[in-house]
Amino acid sequence: MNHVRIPGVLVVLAASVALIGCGKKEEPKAAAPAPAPAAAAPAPKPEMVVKIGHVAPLTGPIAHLGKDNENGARLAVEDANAKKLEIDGKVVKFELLGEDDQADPKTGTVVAQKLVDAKVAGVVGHLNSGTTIPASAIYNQAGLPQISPSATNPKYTQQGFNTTFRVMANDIQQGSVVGSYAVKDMGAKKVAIIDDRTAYGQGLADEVEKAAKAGGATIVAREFTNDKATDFKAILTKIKAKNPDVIFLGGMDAVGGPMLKQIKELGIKAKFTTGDGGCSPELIKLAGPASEGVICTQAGLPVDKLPNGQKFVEDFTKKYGQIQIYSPYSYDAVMVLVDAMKRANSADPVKYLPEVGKTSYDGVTGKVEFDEKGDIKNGAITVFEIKDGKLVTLKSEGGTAGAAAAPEAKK
Ligand code: ABU
Repeated sequence: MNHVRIPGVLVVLAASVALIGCGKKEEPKAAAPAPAPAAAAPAPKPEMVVKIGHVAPLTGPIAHLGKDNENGARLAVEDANAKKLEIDGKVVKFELLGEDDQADPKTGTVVAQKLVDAKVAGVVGHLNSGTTIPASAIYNQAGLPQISPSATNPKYTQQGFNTTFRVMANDIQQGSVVGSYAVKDMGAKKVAIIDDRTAYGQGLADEVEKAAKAGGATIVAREFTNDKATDFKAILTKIKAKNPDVIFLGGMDAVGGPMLKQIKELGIKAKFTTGDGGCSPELIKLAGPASEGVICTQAGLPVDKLPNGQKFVEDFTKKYGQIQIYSPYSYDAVMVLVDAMKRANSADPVKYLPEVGKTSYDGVTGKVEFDEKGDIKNGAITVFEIKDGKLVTLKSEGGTAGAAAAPEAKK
């Protein structure tokens, strides 16, 4: 058998080629790029907590109104925080410190001092004129801006304090509208007046008396009760004997509700009218069918006509339920403080207080601007009638639309 011989040199050469073909040629590894030095993360902006005090009765017969006020302020704080506002280079976190004054003047001064000691930057409150007025001296002493969303007694802003503001009309305006409405529109010749002996109830009753007399009516009875009372039969029996055309109550809904029921039980035919403190959904709930035909006023525009209020109404009702009376005003009161801090670029009351007086703010309740005393300019008064268990607007006087409601005003 013939064998092809392969020269040994060729064998060696082939083996070498084979070895070279099988071996993986290791490419020299490129040196891994050094990780880029991490871009220095921007230093987080420093934060600053700004405390805003809020005071209203959160217990007692008008706790529903106090909670309404506090919830309005709380919603404003949440909305302001969502904007991540910067003041003096710091991101501000607003905190609401809520206090309960029980609608009691003495408790009002105690909680006012508590807020001053807690170093709040400003206060929204109180709800009642009877607590707002004595507390205002404490805030004034501390140099703290105070904005009441609901106290309507004119004395609050007549004390010469540069720290007192209110975002709704006062009772000089309200009393004049109620008194003249009773005479001209309700045709009252004989008017009976009841008040609850609070700064609000008595003060408004005095203004209504003046206006009704000026319109030509006779005041046939002037009676009083108190803001915790629930039995009014004695004074209503006296009033019934005077046969008035109209009864006016200077008092809150917690008094008006049971009073209306007792008026019906006693067979009194007079029409019933009351001011803002009684002009609430709660009055209708308390009095039931006895509230039909009641005429009442609020010291502002109706909720469904608030110039920039639609979003507020939606957000508030989703979170807290039905608006009572003043929550849109406490919302605006917080926003007015925040707006003044922004303009002053400071949350120090010494620095931003002067800006509160210069406010020109398009709030949910309309344009907020203050006169030299701290009263709102062009405050509105609205007259309502309770029909089919609802507050139905009859007419509004005054009020300044905000920018969203009147875009032409910006041109
Ligand atoms: N404005 C009526 C209720 C609050 C107050 O003035 O006492």
